[in-house]
Amino acid sequence: MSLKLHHLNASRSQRIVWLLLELGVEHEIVSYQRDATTRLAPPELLNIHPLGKSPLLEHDGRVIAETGAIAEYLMAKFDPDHRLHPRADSQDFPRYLEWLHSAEGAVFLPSLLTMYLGLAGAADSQIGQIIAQEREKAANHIEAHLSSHAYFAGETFSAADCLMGFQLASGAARGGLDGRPATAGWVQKVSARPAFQAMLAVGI
Ligand SMILES: N[C@@H](CCC(=O)N[C@@H](CS)C(=O)NCC(=O)O)C(=O)O
Repeated sequence: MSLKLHHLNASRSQRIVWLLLELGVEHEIVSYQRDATTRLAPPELLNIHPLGKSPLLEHDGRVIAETGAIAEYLMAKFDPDHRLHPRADSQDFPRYLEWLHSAEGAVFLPSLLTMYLGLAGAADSQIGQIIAQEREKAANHIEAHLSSHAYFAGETFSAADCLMGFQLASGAARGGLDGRPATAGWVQKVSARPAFQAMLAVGI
């Protein structure tokens, strides 16, 4: 099979599993497990890409890293009818791109830094407080957007929802969406999608 996802358990790679299932394209999943103590990826992933991180997509013998790049690649190659991404001349296109990349950029970064600060026992430090404010700002931005749009790209489900979903669904599971009804409603809506449910069976 020419399309292969190198997938690490409990990772951002879930976004790409979900996207592949939404696309309905034939693919193979090669599973890797995090080290039980360090939570790092196993060294075998370094044989696929120099950074040894997941997700990694392999297509026709070429490897592509970075969630946003993988999503754009899948859309360009396997979504000719634009079922999961707006056309470049659509009003939704700029917003779609922004959210697609926010999932790994400005919206996700404060959560990642919070996790690292927590591991370092510095969650309550001055920098911890600044990052908490950034996290709050990002969560407010998402809530405001979803209060007036059904999905991240606008009124239609898209790849941007799959990419944003990883962080928001895990936030919801931890009770982190209390007081954010639009975001919680979006999580409930997208979690009911058959591809999301199928992703849970594969991707955790
Ligand atoms: N910016 C990359 C981040 C990839 C990344 O850091 N993946 C994590 C999983 S959530 C990973 O492989 N961590 C294991 C490790 O670093 O050893 C992307 O969007 O794909």
